[in-house]
Amino acid sequence: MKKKVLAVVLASTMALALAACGGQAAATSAPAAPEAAPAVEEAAPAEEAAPAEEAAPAEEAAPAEDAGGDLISVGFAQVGHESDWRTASTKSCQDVFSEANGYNLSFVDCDNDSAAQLEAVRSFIEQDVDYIIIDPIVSTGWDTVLGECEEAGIPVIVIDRTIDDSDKYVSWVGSDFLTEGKAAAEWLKAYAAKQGVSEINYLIIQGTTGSSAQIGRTDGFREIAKAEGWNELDAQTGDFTEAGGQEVMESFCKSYAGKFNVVVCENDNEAFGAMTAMDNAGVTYGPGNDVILISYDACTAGLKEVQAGKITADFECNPLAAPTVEKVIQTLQSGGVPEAQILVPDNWYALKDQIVDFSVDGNAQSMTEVTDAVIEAQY
Ligand code: GZL
Repeated sequence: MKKKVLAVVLASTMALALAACGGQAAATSAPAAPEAAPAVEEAAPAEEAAPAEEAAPAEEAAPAEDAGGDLISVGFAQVGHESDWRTASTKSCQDVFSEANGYNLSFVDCDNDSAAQLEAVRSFIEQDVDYIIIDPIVSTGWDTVLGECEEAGIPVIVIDRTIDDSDKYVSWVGSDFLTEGKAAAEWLKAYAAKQGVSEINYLIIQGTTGSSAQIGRTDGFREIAKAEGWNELDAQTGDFTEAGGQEVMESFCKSYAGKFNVVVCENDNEAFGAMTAMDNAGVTYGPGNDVILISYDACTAGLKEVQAGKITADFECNPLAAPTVEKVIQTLQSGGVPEAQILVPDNWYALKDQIVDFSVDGNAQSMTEVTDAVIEAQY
């Protein structure tokens, strides 16, 4: 237990040092660095957080285990199993936190149920695990249970989605959802200009309401859309599922027949459902057709639909946070202080003819052409 308390205090001290030097460890839309508990020990000076891809390549690490040679116990409260993205995220964690690597992983699939997720975290406290990983279904309602983790001296690492009503965790590892939304809209602006499309009438099939992924993508896209004077016909949640995407798109096809030329799906599985609904309604989509179809995640199945000329552009959200999370745990194990926020890299995908130059917040963006090799290498 003492080891855990020291880890939490050290991590908080780093957060204090980071906050004190005004260090914004990551992209502007990443969550604020966790507030520090009163520091009791001088931490090593906080490094400016760098995106995960700049981290030194991990040498072939010996199995983690703790000083006593025991497995390091990790509790992981996962959102659910709603999408291809989620499957890739879960597999990444189970591959990294394996017994062969020196870990004992307690995994709970919370089935998109916030109450079940809080219950899972409390069960990890009862088990007195060494570390808790949370991918929060929604961004609020967390401060009480995170306080219980702190009381128990168990460091918490948040991955993927963010927690916005508490800072009682050591690190957050994930993507910049606001930038993903802005990138999709800035790409659309440049692509529409190239295609001579002068009027944009768009629909959004949103992700799980209140999740930071939904909030960031919607807000980012709308910021550009408003500035460009585009017309938002409607936005409804498809809950990041294929069935949800199809149901919402069926309703949109009835309510807005012939009025829309852009559909934005906040993940690939919603896009698959929307494609079925548009097929059934006789709406054509993809390059050279009636509707520009934009998606997020860019998992293997999504990139295959880009290659098939169905999804016009796909904006990635990298699900492979686990290797970076392990580095955070290894840092804590050795008494170090991990970065408060660590961004995992995202790429933007399209076929060659749909690749255009665009910038986000003044930063020029590069796009990846979807090929067999790119699809093969995806997750
Ligand atoms: C985003 C992640 C989202 C994915 C969906 O980081 O939380 O949840 O975009 C998944 O596919 O359901």
